[in-house]
Amino acid sequence: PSKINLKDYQKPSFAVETVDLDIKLYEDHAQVASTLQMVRQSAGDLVLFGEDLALLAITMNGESLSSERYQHRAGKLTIADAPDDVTLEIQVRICPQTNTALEGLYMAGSGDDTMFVTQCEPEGFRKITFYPDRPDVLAVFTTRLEADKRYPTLLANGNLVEAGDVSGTADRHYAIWHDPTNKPSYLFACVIADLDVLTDSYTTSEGREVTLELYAKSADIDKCDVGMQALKDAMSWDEVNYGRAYDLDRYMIVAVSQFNMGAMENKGLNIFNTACVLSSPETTTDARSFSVKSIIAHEYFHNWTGNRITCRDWFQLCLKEGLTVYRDQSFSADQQSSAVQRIDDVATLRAHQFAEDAGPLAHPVRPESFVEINNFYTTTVYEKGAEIVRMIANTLGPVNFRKGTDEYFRRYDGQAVTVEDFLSALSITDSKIEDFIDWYRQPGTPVVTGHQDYDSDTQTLTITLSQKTRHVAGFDAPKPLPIPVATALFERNTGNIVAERMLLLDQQTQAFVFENVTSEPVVSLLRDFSAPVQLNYDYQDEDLAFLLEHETNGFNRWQVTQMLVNRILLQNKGEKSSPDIYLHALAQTLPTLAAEDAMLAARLLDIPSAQELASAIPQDYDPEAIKAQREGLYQQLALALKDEWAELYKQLPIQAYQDSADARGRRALRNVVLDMAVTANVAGAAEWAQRQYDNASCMTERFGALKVMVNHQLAKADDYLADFYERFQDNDLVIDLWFSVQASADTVTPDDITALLIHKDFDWNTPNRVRSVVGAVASQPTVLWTADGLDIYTGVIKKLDTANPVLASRLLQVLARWNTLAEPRRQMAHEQLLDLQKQVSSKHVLESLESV
Ligand code: DPP
Ligand code: ZN
Repeated sequence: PSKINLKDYQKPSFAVETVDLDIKLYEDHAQVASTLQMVRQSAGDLVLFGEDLALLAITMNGESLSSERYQHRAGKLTIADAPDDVTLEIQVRICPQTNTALEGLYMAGSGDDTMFVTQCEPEGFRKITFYPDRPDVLAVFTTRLEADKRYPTLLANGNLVEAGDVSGTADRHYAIWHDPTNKPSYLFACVIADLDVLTDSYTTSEGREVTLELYAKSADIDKCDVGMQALKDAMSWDEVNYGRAYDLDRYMIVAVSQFNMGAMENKGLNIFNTACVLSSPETTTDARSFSVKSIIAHEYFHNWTGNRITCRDWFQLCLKEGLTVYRDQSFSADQQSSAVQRIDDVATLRAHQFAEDAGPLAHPVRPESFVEINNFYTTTVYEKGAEIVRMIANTLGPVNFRKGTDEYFRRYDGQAVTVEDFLSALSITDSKIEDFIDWYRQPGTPVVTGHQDYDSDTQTLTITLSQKTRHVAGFDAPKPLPIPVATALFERNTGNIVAERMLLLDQQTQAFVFENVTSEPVVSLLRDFSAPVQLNYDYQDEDLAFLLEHETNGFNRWQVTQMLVNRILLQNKGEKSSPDIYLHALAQTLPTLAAEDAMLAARLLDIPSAQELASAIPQDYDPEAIKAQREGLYQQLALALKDEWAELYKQLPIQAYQDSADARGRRALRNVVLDMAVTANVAGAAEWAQRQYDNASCMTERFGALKVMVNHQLAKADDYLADFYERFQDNDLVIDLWFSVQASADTVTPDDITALLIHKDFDWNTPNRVRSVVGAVASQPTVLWTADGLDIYTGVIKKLDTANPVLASRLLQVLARWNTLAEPRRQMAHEQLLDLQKQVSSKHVLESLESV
């Protein structure tokens, strides 16, 4: 497979002004007719892309094109010496019914229960028809859909122009949609289905009346209220915070059960994975429901950051994703405690993005080459991309950041642009912002080390910081990056903050001097995780315990607990820390905090996942040892607070369901306390779990209890698993939970996984179901990194390689850590990967394998 390079970018030689699509769906295929009005922009061939299409006819300016007039090879149809004004009419035949890759137009469901939807980002439109399918070609689309009346719901982007029966037939109907906005083909969407709709409306700050519609299967329509409310909240939030209002008369969201991604921001017609839009207290955990809201907001925010201003080419993916993730994180921070939001975002970043950046799949936030762009929808592009925008926003401050984003929208609305364009708009008030470009170009997580010197004679404190980024093969030697380090000095005897400053570390080593410091303070660094770096500061454990007590920001308190845990479990230079200080500090903090901020209290008890701990181990990684150490510390923690759990649990009784930050916090802490109590063998705790399950007011409580029973193999666990299945067997998303709780159980074995994969409800065609088992295996390194575990895992990839290469390649990325394993696992994993390489054929999987 050939590599595409950023440096080879060329403007398209033809623009498309209008596209007329006519999609006729039949029993076993679809016929797509398109008319493209194109105008020459520069010299060169007229190039269309097309994959898995049967070309039936093509005419140019009314004349049929004979096959000598064009070249059709390797997914490209090239017409040399086309005139300057071209009308192309193309007819193709496609087969959505057998499209298991879930790109282009495909069928979801089976038997009598089917629907047809599209997924065109990044390069799915070329599976619908021949087209200059690249994000810098923007056009106005008119779409006619025709299908059997069994599918009453016919949707496409924009406004409904006309609908009716197809004359001469009894059972077919059509609808014509027109989208007045100029858009790239990756934002095209259509839906042919039988769905119910929840309708609402919103009046924008500009006075536009917008109809809001959320489409789902009739059985799910009662789970759409949370999503609808989130949409209205997001619309208003974007007006207040970015001055951006919605621009069409209609905003539609469609829920589909088979979807590779979480959701897709198609213009005016978002398509969502059911898991990311449906929510009800009885069937959806709080965590999931909260993420539904943030994903609804994310896709809505794309309307400005992605759709109206789009990417020049796919190397610029972070331009829309990094910025939009930053926006949805900020939105979510306004819906709950901002400290907890930051904790959750940073935990994700550290667990997944740091791991990616430390391994063979490391790539810059803006990659410079790819074989398959689908492989670059990564946490580096998304989450590290968002961190860069956050650093810029914090450096500028709210007023100048808003000036910068206003300028970005003013200058580039309606255009397809680059990261450089973004930085140039953001830097109108501060030219130093342009220096952040290196963050987009350089892979690897910077490590910041530092120490402090206090001089009591001059009353000065000097903080010396250095940065180092590993040199990733194939890239230039790393340069120092601009790293904002939010810093506060705490007076030791009062616990008060005596100075606060944002230090900008932009050289390899720098000294920062604080004057008039009357006694040696405790320094809190990287507050609110002001930069996506690893921090190694020469702290005493006591300093960290001090900060746990005195830090004013909840995020920083969590951060010090994580530092302490890392010192206890991982420190390899010198002695590991003893857990005493950590355990004592938590015991001091927890009882009061539980009453004040239950959600934060729950988070402070976090011990990083085995996966996250592994990402910090560069070699000789022994999954069993890490698991044992991690569990050992967890147990110590549970025992250290053994006398508290019963009282805490009592203070957190089941109450009538409420969706407030406070109620969610109490439910989260309740589940953590329950697990701790069972771990510590508190008398009666196993019965608490049963009672919590039986009397649950919502899924968070019921599933939390089930999880504890399964993980601790409590006597009744199997009965409760059976009950759970029974109760929810008609709800796919809950059955996903049923699969995942078993597949990710602390005691799971490879045989258990195999049994789940052949269960009658396991379904290879539904990515959510595949992930509910296979994704869970990845969270248990002691199972994954065994001969049997790897057999299962690589078997799954082989099976999905041609059926759904996007999913196969995504699952494969977990195996990138093989290189860090201790022998003999390392050798064993290597052999399995070499073997896999011989048996796969998709360019998606091959590109990933090549790197790992
Ligand atoms: N589903 C992806 C997202 O919204 C693709 N744009 O981030
Ligand atoms: Zn996105």
